[in-house]
Amino acid sequence: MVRVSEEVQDALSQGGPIVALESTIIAHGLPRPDNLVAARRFEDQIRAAGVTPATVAVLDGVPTVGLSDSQVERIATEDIAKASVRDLPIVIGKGISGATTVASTASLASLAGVRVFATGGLGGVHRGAHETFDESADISVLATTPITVVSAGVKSILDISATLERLETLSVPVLGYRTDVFPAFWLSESSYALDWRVEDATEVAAIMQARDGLGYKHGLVVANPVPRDQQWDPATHDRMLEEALTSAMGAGIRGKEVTPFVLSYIVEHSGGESLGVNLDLVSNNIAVATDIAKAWAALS
Ligand code: PSU
Ligand code: MN
Repeated sequence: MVRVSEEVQDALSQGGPIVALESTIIAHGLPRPDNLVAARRFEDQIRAAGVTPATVAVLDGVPTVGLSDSQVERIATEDIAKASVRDLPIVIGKGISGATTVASTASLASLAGVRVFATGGLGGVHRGAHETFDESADISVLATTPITVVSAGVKSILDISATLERLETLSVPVLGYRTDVFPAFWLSESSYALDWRVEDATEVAAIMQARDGLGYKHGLVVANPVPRDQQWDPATHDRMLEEALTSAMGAGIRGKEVTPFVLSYIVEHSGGESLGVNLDLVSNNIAVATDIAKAWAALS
């Protein structure tokens, strides 16, 4: 059912290190034309580390793990649907293309046998979810998908506390990578402490091995903060977030439209600052993910 590129197949059969990448961040998370430059740079960075990149997407109805350069170009330039796990059978059945979220990337990569995945931010519980029930499927899919996701936490537009509580309920371990505090995407720190921290990739690989040994199928969240000197200025961040949320409320934006509205407001009004931090933090996550993939390959 899943098409695995030759490059990724070779790495799988040799037990070599592989890092999966999502395509929603390319198709919907980053503005054009920076998105194509970024997608290529992410793959180049993985290869330069001696690791095989596996960008995931559904192309003309075919779920694909490992894209060619022209396929990467398609997801960056064509208008394709955002496809979480529940959308996968639909886009496949209809024979159309879909950009995969954290949930669907984790699911397809895991089906192919890939165990490590780098992204920017996870989806999570939205503010006001006690009324709207708006919680990303990223959270529940990680409860049943044995993949290690390296992210810079979740965006501060979400309810970070509730997101951490849900991950706890669903028994998804959250490891602070050289931090005791959960990061908040553009910012190195949120106000939420973590129970566990790790110091290096070898520790993460040992935890993955222990999870497998127990027969558990949960994912593992590695929370990797953007270094303090690369974070967005917290005062500007707070002001921009407040402005964006107020503006959304004033415009009567509700439900699932809140996130895209707030995000595009922030990108538009921050003069490229938030975008720069966004690209830096993905790159930092890829660096940690390639180390984990290598440690995992060495262990297994
Ligand atoms: N967070 C970001 N940038 C993104 C996303 C999340 O900072 O591009 C994308 C990811 O693909 C994530 C998805 O899996 O949004 C979550 O969407 P939803 O809340 O609709 O599940
Ligand atoms: Mn949602």
